[in-house]
Amino acid sequence: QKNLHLLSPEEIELAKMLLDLAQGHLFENWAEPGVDDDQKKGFFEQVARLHSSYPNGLASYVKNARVLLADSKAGKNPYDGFTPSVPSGETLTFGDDNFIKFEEAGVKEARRAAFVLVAGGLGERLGYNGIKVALPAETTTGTCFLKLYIESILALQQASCESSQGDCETEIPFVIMTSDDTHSLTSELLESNSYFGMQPSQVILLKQEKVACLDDNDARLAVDPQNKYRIQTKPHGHGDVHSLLYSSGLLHVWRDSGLKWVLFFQDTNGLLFKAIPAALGVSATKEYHVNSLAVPRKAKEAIGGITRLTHSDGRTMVINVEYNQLDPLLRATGHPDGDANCETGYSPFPGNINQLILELGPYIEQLTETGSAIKEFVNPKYKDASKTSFKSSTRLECMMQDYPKTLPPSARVGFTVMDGWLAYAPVKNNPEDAAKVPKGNPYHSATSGEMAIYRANSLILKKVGVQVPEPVLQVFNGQEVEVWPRITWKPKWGLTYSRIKSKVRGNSSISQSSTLAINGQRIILEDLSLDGTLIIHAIDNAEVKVGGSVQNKGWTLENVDCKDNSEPEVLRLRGFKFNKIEQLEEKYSEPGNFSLKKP
Ligand code: UGB
Repeated sequence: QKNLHLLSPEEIELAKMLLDLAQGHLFENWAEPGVDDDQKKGFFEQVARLHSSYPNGLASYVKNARVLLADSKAGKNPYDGFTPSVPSGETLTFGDDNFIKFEEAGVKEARRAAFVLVAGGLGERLGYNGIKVALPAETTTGTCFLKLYIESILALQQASCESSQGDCETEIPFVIMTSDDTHSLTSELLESNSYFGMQPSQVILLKQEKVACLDDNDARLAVDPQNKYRIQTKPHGHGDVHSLLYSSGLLHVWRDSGLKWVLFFQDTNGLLFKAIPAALGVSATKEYHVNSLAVPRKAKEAIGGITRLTHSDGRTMVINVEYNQLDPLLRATGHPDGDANCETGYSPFPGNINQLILELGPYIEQLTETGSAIKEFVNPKYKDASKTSFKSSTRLECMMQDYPKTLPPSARVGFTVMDGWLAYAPVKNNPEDAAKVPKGNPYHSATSGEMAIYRANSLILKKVGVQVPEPVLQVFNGQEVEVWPRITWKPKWGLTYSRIKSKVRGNSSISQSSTLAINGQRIILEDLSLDGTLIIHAIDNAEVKVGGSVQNKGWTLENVDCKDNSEPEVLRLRGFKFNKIEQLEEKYSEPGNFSLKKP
C-alpha cells in the first residue's frame, strides 16, 4: 500500500493481479517508499515478463500449478485408467528400397520445411563448461554440433532445390531456442563463425524464459533467497518451444510463405541428419500431422518410450512415456518386470529421440485452440509423507513431445523407427556417469557420440560397397566402445544413401586404423585402398577422383584421462585424442576435374 503512489498504472495492474492470486507475501518485506525503488521497478519488470511469456498469463500459471500440486499431493497418477501397449509404426532399414524411396521424397519436401533446434538446456548431466552445441561432434575435423546442423540444413536446401528443377531461392528457416543459460554464447558462436555459411537472416534465436518457483501446495510464488525483490525462477522445459514459436508469429509467416513442415531436434545428436530425409519422406507420404522419430530402446535407457495408451473410457493415443514413468506404469498395469528387454534384447517400446516432424497447418490450428499451452507436470520433493511442505521450491515443467496429448483423435499421429546406429547418439552423460551405465546399454557420452559417427559412416560405406573391416574394442574413460576407421564427410557429400552410392565406384577398402576426411561435395572414391590418414578438401565445382593406394603412418588414438587437467576439456570428456603422425592432405581450390591417384 505504502508504495502504491510510486507505481505506474501497468505496475498497479500487476500488483492487483498478484494480490488476487493470493501472492501478497511477495511484498511483505519491502522497504519504505524511497528505499530500493529501482529494485521494486525491477520486480515489476520481472512479473511483466513472467506474465507475458506464459500462455494465458501468470493467473493461468498459478491456477494450473494449484491443480497439478493438488493432484500430486493426492498421489494421482497422470496415467490412471490408461493401459500401455506396443504401438505399430513405420520401421525403416537403411539402404533398402523403401528407405531410398522415402529419402528422395523427403529431400523434395525439405524446401517446404523449417528446422527448430531446442538448445536452452544447460546439460547438467554432461557437466561441460560451455554450451553443448559448441562441442565437437567428432575430433577428426573438430566440427561442432551447431556447424554440423547448419551444414546439414544447407545441404538439404541445395539438394531440395536441385530436385525441384531450379527453385533455388529457397532458404530453409532455422530457429534456435535458447535460454538465459545459453543465449549469448550461442549468438557469439554464430557470429564469430559467420553463421557457419548460413545467411544470418535465415537463423532466428528465440529465448525461452524461466517460470516462477512455487513454495507450497497453494502455489505461493517463491521469493528469490538472494533478493527479496525477485521471484525465484527455474527452467520450464523444452515444451516452451511451441508457445515461443506461436507467440513470435513465425508459424503464420511460414505458412503464408508456403511452408508445410516444422522439424524439431535436440542439441547433441551427431547422427540425426542421416535419418531426417527419410523421416520427412514418411511424413509427406503418409500425411502425418505428427511424426516422432524413434530407435530401438534398451530397457532403462534414459529416453522415453513411444507407447499406445488406451483409456478405460475408450480414448487412445500414441505418445512418449518419459523414461522415469514407463517402469511404474508397466508395473501398475500387469507387467511385474516393468521396463524390461524382450526376446530381441530391446524394450518392446521404441525409444523416443525427440525429433518431431509436425505438419504446419494442423499445428497452427491446434496451438490456436489451446493458446499454445502444452500439458505440464510438477515434481515436488516433499519433506515428509504428509506432503504438506517441500524440501525446496518446485515449478511446473513441460516437454515438447507432449504436444500430441491435446490433439483430437482424428489427428494423424505416427512414428518412424530407424536403425539406432544410423539415427541416435546423443552426448548427455559425463565420463563418470557414463562408465556406470549397465553393460550393453548406450553410454550417451562424448566418447560414444564420436565413435558412433565413425561407426555409422563406416557401415554406410560398407553398405555401398567399400570394404571396411570389423571394429576393435577399446576402453576410453571407462567405457568400452567399438572403434571403426575414423571416416567423416561433409553433409553435402553424403546427404542420402543414393548420393553416397553415386560417389563410390569400383573396389575400395579402408583399414581399421585409417582416418578419412572428405571435405568437399564432388569427391569420388574410385578403387581407393586406404591404410593411413587421407584428408581431401575441394571447392564445390572441383571434381576429384580419389583412388590408388594411400599408405602412411596415419593418426593413432591415445587415451586421455578425464581428470587430467593439462588436457583441454573437450578431450577429457571423450577420453582420447589423436596422435597425428603422418597424413596425406590435398586441397583443390580451383574449379575443374582432378584425379588423386596414387600408384
Ligand atoms: N532443453 C531446452 O531447450 N530447454 C529446457 O528448458 C530444457 C532442455 P535433455 P531430456 O531423445 O535424448 C529428452 O535434458 O529432457 C533442450 C526427452 O524428454 O538433453 O532428459 C536441451 O538443450 C526424452 O524423451 O533431455 O530427455 C536439449 O537439446 C528423450 O527423447 C533438449 O531440450 C531424450 O530427450 C533435451 O534435453 C532424447
